[in-house]
Amino acid sequence: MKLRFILPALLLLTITSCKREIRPPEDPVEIIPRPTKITYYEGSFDLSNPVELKTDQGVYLSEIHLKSLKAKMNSDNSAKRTGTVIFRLTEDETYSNEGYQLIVGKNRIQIMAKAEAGLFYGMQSLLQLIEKSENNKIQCMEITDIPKFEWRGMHLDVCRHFFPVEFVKKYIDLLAMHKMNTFHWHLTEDQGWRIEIKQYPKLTEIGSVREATMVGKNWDEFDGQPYGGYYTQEEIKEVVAYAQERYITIVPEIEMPGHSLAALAAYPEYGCTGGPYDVAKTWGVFEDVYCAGKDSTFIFLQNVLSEVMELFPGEYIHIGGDECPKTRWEECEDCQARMEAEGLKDEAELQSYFIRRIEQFLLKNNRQLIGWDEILEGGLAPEATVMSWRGEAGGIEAAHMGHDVVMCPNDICYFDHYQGPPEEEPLAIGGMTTLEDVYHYHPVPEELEAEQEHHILGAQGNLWTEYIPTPEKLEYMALPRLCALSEVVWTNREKMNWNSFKQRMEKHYGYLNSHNYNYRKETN
Ligand code: TNX
Repeated sequence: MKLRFILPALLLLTITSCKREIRPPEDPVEIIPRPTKITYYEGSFDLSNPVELKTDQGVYLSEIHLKSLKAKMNSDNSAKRTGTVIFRLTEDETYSNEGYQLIVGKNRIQIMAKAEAGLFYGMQSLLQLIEKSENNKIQCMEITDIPKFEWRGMHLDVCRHFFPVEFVKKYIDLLAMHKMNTFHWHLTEDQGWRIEIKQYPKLTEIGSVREATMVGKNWDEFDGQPYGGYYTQEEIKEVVAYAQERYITIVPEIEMPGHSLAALAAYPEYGCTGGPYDVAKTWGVFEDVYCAGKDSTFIFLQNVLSEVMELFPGEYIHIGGDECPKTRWEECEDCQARMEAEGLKDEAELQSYFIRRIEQFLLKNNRQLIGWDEILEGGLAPEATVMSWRGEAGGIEAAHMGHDVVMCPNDICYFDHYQGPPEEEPLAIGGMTTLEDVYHYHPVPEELEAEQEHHILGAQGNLWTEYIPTPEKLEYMALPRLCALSEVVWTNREKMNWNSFKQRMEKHYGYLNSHNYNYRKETN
């Protein structure tokens, strides 16, 4: 046995062996998402003790992490230290890349993981324990925690309404606090193009501003206020780095072939009719979409995607693919000629051609295409991952075909829906998805055979912002449903329990409060 294995083993013994296991009357640990396994021991760690923060050789912890921990603990260097918090790495495969072990002894807290992400999640748990502690003490315990799904996502539409960089970072913090690892950033839409593309400056000069916005749900009443906003590439880089430090991958979404009016307003030559087009002032689905007949459309999109890939290092690029009416293509000479030349029998197959062609480009650049479940229509691109939003049917079909799937069925995962009776709630798009509905969701449908289950990468919550104009309202719609979703994607099914969750939420509301998040307080 090598020394580096013996030492941690010995340490573990000294931390836990002298303690007697106890079974507290009720689960005192309020961590959300709930950890896989917790064993409690007699005694507690006193948070008023001055502590030393230590890292084993080879452990990297960025300043931001240490800072947040130091701020919550008594880490005054001049004081005589009686406690230690130590971070260490193990080669134990059971922790995979995101799992961790957290041991709280009377004088020593140890976080151990196989990879940095695991250490980060261990620290998130510790921070929750500290912030939710009573009498400045944490019960001695041992937590072993490994996530259930690899895709634990939240989406944000910054097009219908724009959210500044500072808020996007606060949103990323919220994800990190709940051990979510994927941020799906919806950057282009009919109502606004929000990412600077150097080769096509008009995308933001023209495409990021709409003349006015419809008022409430009245399609013929407008506020008369120009509305705009976009992120410069420098800002995007800053957000990507911010997310990386929190072990969050950003999946950028560039919509095509539909939901593309803002781009067409800037570059009408890539539409079937040539325009002119206006950035949309109302919500909904529009008939003007990218022309699938002209090669120049693909060159444009590939140039855009090249800049996007430079900015976002993650594996996945989301290309939308949803809600693309075929009316323009039916009447477009170029589109019809393309169908003829490629032997495509209808416009659904033309959409499939569109997506496949983009997929080839992404694959050449070592990226993976992901799109909404409409990309199944007319035939799925060979290596595409499907995001199932119109219920689970698209996801099931894709998994049967051997494709990977992210679940976000709109009746569960659309956090733009009401979370209580509409007459008691602020204006929302429709539907009603309660906290409990979200909590009871299981992303792996029963229709799948055991050997297909691994195709379900996980699930995500979507925040479309037609009726969400401000950060405060966005937080209100996200919370507490995001907390429930975090258990759906992280916590072992056997450990999931609605009553325990509700009880744990009581303290968690205070935690959200102290981090200045707005939320809907569940009252029943
Ligand atoms: C459908 S989900 C859309 C969005 C809307 C959303 C509103 C999807 C792929 N398309 O464009 O914002 O419904 O809930």
